[in-house]
Amino acid sequence: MNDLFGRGGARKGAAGQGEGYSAKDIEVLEGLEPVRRRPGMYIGGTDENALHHLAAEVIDNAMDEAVAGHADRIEVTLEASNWLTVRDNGRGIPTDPHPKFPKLSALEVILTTLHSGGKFSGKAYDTSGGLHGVGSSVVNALAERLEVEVARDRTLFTQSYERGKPVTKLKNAGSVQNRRGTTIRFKPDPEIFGTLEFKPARLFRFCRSKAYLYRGVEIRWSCDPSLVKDDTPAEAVLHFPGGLTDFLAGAIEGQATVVPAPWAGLAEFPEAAGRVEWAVTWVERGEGFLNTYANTIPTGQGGTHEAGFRAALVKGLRAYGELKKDKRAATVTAEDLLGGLAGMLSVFIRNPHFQGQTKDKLTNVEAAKLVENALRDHFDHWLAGDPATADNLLAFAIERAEERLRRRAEKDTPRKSATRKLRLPGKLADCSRESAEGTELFLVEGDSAGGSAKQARDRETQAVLPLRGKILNVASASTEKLRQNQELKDLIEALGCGVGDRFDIRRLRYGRVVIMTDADVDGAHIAALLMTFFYKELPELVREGRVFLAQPPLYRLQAGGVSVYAMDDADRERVLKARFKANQKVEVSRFKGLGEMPPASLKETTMDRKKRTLLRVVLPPEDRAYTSERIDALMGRRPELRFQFIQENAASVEAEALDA
Ligand code: 0RA
Repeated sequence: MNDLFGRGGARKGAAGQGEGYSAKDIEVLEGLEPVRRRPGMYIGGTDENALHHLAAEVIDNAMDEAVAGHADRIEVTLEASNWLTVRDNGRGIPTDPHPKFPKLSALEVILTTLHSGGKFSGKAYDTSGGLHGVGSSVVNALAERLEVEVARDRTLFTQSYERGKPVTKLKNAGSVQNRRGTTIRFKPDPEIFGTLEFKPARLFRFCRSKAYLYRGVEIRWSCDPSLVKDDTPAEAVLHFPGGLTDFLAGAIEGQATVVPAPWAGLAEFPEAAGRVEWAVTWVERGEGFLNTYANTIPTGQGGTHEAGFRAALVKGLRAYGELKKDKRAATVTAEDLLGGLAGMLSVFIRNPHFQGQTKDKLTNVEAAKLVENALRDHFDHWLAGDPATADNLLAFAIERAEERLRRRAEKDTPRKSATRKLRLPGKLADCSRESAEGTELFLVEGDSAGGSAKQARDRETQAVLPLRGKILNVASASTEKLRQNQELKDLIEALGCGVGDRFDIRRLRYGRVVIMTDADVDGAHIAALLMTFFYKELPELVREGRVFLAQPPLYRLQAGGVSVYAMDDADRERVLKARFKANQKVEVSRFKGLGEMPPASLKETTMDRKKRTLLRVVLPPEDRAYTSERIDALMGRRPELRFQFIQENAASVEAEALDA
């Protein structure tokens, strides 16, 4: 077989190692064991999200091939038995001997070694790190069985794997005409994912968003009709020549906009072999959104492309204002202009790099200027081409700027003086620090837990607000009821940043909010109600990563002067085995609630910055519509949606998680 990868490379790889494998090679090739041992490190867990990462990975690889211009059709097929097939009509994964491991095909190296993809083309395959772009090998490792078919050079090649290991040789399965591309068919391993299965609705939405993001691809979706329990189609051809504009039209349906038609366009950056696409409008009322993507991967935390986008818009609008000799335009900031903006921004660049806790922030420096320059030009033209619309937009932004300045006059005061003016809830035990920076508001369940927390806290930086039992469920209550609810009023007053139209994050009186409820089912329910409140009423705080869950223990284990805490029943058993001798008499106490915990224990386990663990509440980056649907289903007014969720998920609940 011909070596496609450069003959010199093949020899260099083998030089000094003799023929065959060296011990070092084998070490590299045995790379998939860690994936099966600790799947969480590679796909963020073993839950439904993690399972769907496998599908996303395989579809993203096919998308990369399409975005690189080598494929224009992708077929995604879900079978009743949870087998997923992704077929593209691209170049086909190379099947020649791998330059570094000449006894293996490139295909096998890609499927059996971690992070091997990028070593090939140096183009599309090192798209990212962390949760996406983990590589086909991770999918292979976590699949009970995976079958690959490559049609390349008029030949069909096939090979099968089980749990990451090849179970057949790479077979030449005959010649094919008029066919090219890669087909990956796999079934996630129940040893890893239990009885969890792919959700058609989720896969379908994922495919649909990819088709919106890249109009050069047609995605053929099909799934076994027996799997469909909602309005997900069993078959669909997804192709959107209108791209992002089509998506935006659906997303803002029925809302009044400041401009008559979206500002949308596409610009190439030949110097970076990339391009940018956008579709943007402004909504009269309510909150807008800006969904950003790099190479079709969602960038929930924005990044350099978003920075370039903001700069282009603000500078463009200010310049237009200057042209109109409107001095007020100079006061317009990105926040003013982006506040009511609803839009999509999608870039395609070489070697995108992602960073951040959820790997959803683009960090390529060059993207900022590329996007800014490309968009600035278009935006200037768009404004100049329709002065009536441009004037409306300018007036809209100026109004927001003035509103902001008015508020700043009231609020730019340090915390303490703001406190004097503000009415603070009587139950709040505030902290003493003047500024919000580095401070935390603990929301606790009931007065008795509140009392312990007050004693356990650091007075300078930690404030405590006790809430009475179950707060109002904001997902099912009317706005009127919400406004009248005392607990929520107290909470909003303590936070200081207002809600709805009056929301201003700069008035937030604390750096973080920590939900600290008991380690039992009621505590979990209250935490869910509070998270729903923040998601619905103060989404900015969630988006900025300012909302946290405390992790109080449920048990204390003591023997022979040793005192250890355990989070739940399983943890208690682990701790018993790990920290005490088999015959030791261990005194186990179960805290009925935080109020029963001695303040010193509460401090040590849950509140002390040096020792505690906090969980940050984040939105899944890949799919905002999914979050909102899920919250509506679980917390909203329609019990039948909850019932459906319980029916679909009951099988994966472990008995020990139930806590009477
Ligand atoms: C490595 C190198 C080349 C293509 C691919 C991988 C490839 C991977 C996937 C995964 C799904 N579909 C795919 N299609 C292609 C480049 C091969 C060449 O230069 O011909």
